[in-house]
Amino acid sequence: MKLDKQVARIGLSAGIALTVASAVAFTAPATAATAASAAPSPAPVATSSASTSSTGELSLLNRQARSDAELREQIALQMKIAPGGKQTSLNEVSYDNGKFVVTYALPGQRALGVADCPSGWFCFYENINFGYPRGKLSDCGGQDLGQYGWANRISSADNSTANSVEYWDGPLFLFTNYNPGAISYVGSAYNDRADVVFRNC
Ligand SMILES: [Ca+2]
Repeated sequence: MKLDKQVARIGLSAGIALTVASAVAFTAPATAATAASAAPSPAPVATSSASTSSTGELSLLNRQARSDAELREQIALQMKIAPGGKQTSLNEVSYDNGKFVVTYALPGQRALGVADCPSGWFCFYENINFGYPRGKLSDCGGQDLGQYGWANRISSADNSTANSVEYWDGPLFLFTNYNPGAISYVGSAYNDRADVVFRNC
């Protein structure tokens, strides 16, 4: 029974991963360029009415906010896709009394290219080269990223704990983030696939 559920979940994940991968393919170059250039939004990836909404939401979450208003929209959307969070600053939402924290890029801030996981935490990023939004955890053992709205999104990772951290796609092992060893891109085979993390401690 659990396996059936897992298989169904992987099937669903694969669909979402494809959608996200397409969106990232469009947005990543624009993000890598200067934030100020603010190229026009790429044409919508999805054409079916059934998926337009979720694709729009994902692309809002994936990119750097262009204004304070857009950042507020991102925070609101984060709270919607993963209820139970508490906004702790302009661009951060915390879950489970601080066990998990998601940080969005401030408008105009250049966040790409720097592995910036704080000591004692392991971090994962929506975009390559440590591009925000960034999620961070510090607990030992396995943790489900879906509960925080972070399944199938991770493209780079950083580890500032004293332990190794494994990334899994359901029952499938993907890769290990050792410390030190920031990963600027998890690779095309593992991009936007992780939905479980496991800190070995
Ligand atoms: Ca991603």
